[in-house]
Amino acid sequence: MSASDTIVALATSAGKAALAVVRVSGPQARAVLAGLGVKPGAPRRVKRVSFRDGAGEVFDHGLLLWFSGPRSFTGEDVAELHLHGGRAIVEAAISTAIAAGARLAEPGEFTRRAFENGKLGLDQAEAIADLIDASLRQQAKQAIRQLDGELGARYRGWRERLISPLAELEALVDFPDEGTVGDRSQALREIGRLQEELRAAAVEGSRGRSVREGYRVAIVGPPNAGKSTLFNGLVGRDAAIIADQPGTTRDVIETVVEIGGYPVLLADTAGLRDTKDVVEGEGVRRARAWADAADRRLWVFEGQGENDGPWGDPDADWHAGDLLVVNKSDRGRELGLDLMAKAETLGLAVARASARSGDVGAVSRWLAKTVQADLSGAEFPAVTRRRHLECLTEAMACLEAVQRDWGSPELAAESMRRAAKALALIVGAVHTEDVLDRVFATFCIGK
Ligand SMILES: Nc1nc2c(ncn2[C@@H]2O[C@H](COP(=O)(O)OP(=O)(O)O)[C@@H](O)[C@H]2O)c(=O)[nH]1
Ligand SMILES: [Mg+2]
Repeated sequence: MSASDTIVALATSAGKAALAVVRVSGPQARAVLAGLGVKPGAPRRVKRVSFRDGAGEVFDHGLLLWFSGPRSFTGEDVAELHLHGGRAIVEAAISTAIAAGARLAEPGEFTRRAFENGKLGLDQAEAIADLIDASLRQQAKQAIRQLDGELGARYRGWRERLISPLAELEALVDFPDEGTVGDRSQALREIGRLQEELRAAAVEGSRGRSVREGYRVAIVGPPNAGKSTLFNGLVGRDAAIIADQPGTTRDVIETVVEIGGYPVLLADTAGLRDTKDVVEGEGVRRARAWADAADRRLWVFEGQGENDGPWGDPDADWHAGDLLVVNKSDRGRELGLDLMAKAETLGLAVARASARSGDVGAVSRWLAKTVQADLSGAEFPAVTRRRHLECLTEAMACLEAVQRDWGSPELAAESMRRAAKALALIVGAVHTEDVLDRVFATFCIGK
């Protein structure tokens, strides 16, 4: 793989379609076009052309767009061929381009070139992948804001605030007698403030990941409470098996549902109970693990039923902000006062449902309200993927070391540089090949 290669790929999705766009980028783009029997028009102007194969035979009439480097997406000469979207035509265009000196692009190679030529930050390259992967409106909205640079701006801002305290530290290393204690405590305060901001951003920013990957809601509770019935009711189809027999659901069943334009990953889980059955026992273990890691839990009970016996410990399992669902309200079931009181003390809301008759409105409303409250926010989230959280965590650890080692300027300065580097990694201002490989590996060919 060399940046001096000229690359070609289908930019639209494969298969029969009205139109297909084939993109060519690199120093030989003009020669590749000549091989296709066409000449570039004025940059950024559409030109109507007839494309020819190697034998000089016309295989399609279409449109040609030409971008002269560096004023192009990749920063190189770029041509976009707008063709009719038949397989034979796309195949003819690509093989002719290859015969004329291009090679097939690697996954993400166009965007990677844009990044390497300084057209985009790494955060923006990621945003392009997110924008293409977005299936819901809020995901697309978040991706476009990231593409517009909102994420990068926050990290650059944080990094800049490290520069002057770092300069002071470095001056102390070079001229140990000239530093004053006053300067240093001010710098230390600034670092403390920054540390606080990073911590808040790491917590608050996790909603960015939920928007991208799904907000996790687990349906949990004792066997036979109607968890699977509720799950199906919320999902709107029979995704999970329902039965009178306790212990029917053994694995975690996950489905993404859309709530207010946000993706919610809803999970139906095995009923929590002690069991000798090995498979069911594993199901219970998975249910607990999923529930613990979820953003919210719906605790389903059928109210004073025989299965509301010992299944777990509310004090340990329930989290403030969870929902207690009293199901089978058609049978006039009510929950024991002790559990109701517990819910109130621990900060759980309560909703009644009759999942079997499809009456899950109160649960749906609670979900809609909760998802909206947790995922919408005026400020752009600082974390939209795990990579960002890793960098943020590294920066926080370094700043902690700075504060600890403040007495020894050399050590502190080193940690400061590492903190600045961790923040710079987000936008790719510094980067390593394996970070780039990891980011671009998720792209598909043609991006
Ligand atoms: N009367 C009544 N029965 C229900 C309701 N929801 C579920 N059931 C029944 O309770 C039994 C267990 O339901 P299921 O969803 O498999 O419970 P799970 O073990 O918690 O997943 C089934 O026979 C359901 O039809 C409800 O709202 N009212
Ligand atoms: Mg079930």
